[in-house]
Amino acid sequence: MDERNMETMQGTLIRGIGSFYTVRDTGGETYTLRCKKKFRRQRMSPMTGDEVLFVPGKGEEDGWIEEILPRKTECLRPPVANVTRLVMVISPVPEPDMLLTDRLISRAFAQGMDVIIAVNKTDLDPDLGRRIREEYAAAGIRVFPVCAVQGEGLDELKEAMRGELCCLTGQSGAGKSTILNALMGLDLETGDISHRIARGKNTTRQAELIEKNGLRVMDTAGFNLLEPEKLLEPEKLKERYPEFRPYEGKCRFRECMHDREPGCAVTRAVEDGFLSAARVGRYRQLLSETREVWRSRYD
Ligand SMILES: Nc1nc2c(ncn2[C@@H]2O[C@H](COP(=O)(O)OP(=O)(O)O)[C@@H](O)[C@H]2O)c(=O)[nH]1
Ligand SMILES: [Mg+2]
Ligand SMILES: [Zn+2]
Repeated sequence: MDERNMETMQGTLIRGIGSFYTVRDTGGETYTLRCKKKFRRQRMSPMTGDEVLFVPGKGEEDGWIEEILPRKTECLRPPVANVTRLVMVISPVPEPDMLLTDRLISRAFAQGMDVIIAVNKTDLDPDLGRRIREEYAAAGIRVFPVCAVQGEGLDELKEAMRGELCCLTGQSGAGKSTILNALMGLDLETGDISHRIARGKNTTRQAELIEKNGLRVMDTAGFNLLEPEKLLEPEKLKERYPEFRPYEGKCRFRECMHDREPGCAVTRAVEDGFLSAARVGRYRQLLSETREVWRSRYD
């Protein structure tokens, strides 16, 4: 027992296939490990991205994961841990679904991640980046216009991703794989959507943590990473909008939801040009959805 503890090492789980896990230590060495059953009894199974304590195997023997260290963040579909920065990728083609974007941003905040936005394909629309930046400036969400195929803006995006475990998300075809290939020198599959749908489900892969070129990125192979929203109290939605914070407590009604109540400080801030009308409009749409789900919660 004592001898074992002395051999205990720490590493990051970069991939898990079946009951075998690949863990990389701080020196970059990788180990194939198995996991003790006791974690399963605690309903805690190792996820890609986990920091773990482990004892490496000797000779033909497998090594073992001994402990999963506390997670900073956690997603279940796909199971990944410790993603701290979400990179929302938007592009002019396919046409951006900004309601979906705000839904994902709201969930990322709820899961304890921070968010930056990459506006790709500046070659197709040089102005989209500026418009998106205007909508998100008050929320403190930084926006990076990039052109993944020509390399424009990629240095700034890379700088913003450094030091965090990042995950790219966004609509299919926005350019997530192209961006990762350009930033990290990878060879992920890119291409038009019809081609990939035609290939069917064979391309489904496990999430994998990639460390390269000074970046750490979770490649979730097309998954969204964010939990489907279960049940959210409508009052809680506004807490996921950092730009509302300066106005909290300044509305006529203490319980103001910043919907269309008279004397709402958020409405005034939109009228005065301090908050984006488009983004606040989408907040109100998400609020009405959230209320709908909340009303029918016992159905
Ligand atoms: N014009 C243009 N096309 C791009 C750019 N970045 C990616 N694409 C193309 O957009 C398509 C989808 O890219 P992909 O990386 O597969 O998107 P993903 O589904 O988000 O991973 C591919 O055909 C890419 O070549 C860009 O900066 N400009
Ligand atoms: Mg892709
Ligand atoms: Zn209000």
